[in-house]
Amino acid sequence: MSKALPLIAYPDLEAQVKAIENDGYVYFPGVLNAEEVAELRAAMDRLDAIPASFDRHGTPENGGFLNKHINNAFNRDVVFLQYLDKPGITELEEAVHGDDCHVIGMTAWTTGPGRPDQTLHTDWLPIRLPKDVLADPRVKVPIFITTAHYYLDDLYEELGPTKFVPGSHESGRSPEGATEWKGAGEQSILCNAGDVVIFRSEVWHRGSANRSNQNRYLLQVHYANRMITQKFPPYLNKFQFDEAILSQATPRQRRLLGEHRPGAYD
Ligand SMILES: O=C(O)CCC(=O)C(=O)O
Ligand SMILES: [Fe+2]
Repeated sequence: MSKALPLIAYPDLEAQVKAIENDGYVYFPGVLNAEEVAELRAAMDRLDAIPASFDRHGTPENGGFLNKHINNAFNRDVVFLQYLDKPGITELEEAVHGDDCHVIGMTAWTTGPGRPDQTLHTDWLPIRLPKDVLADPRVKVPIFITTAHYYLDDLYEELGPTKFVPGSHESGRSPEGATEWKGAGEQSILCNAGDVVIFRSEVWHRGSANRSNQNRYLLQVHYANRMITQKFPPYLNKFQFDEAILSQATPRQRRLLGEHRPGAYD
């Protein structure tokens, strides 16, 4: 049985930025109320996979367990637009990735009973470094990519919480089979529906097996520095914004979707 990951709600942006820099993650309790959680779960249930967008929809009959993974959720239902710039979350993202940061992906992901353990991984290791180099206080690797996990269930061990190895973002490497960093092992994110955890891409983490009889609902919003490309499949100009949804986006949401002021390389 894993330990629970410490979840501390920091009161101000400065402390939240420090947390994601130093701990690799930051916790925001109660970002969504019960109605918003229900609305989001219902919207996720309505989505059908678009194979050309690299969506996946395994079912118990076809694949052994429910695994509905829908990309570009912001483009599928107007309900998702607000999750580009939820108050509090976006300020943190802009503070770590810059005022011109953007969303590089948004996935609506439902995983059912039978979902197996993932292996421990980093989502992306921007720079591999010896740990003593990384420990030098003069060395500060920018945070290039973060993911905001909107948990839409009260998590418990059997439902398959995300597990983090705390401190592992300071290892300078991916786990490559290791399960501990500096004596700390995997710890479970046992938060409540409506809570958000943002983590940098270097944290060693994994989704765990769903041993319950319930589906787990998770909305992932991936943010990055503007120079990191957006991942909106299908590629080679085949991704198209839904005009009816885009017409309802605010200027800030449009920027987060890629409507930037011209800069270097534009
Ligand atoms: O399912 C989860 O809780 C985490 C998933 C994950 O880390 C991934 O697919 O990269
Ligand atoms: Fe991951």
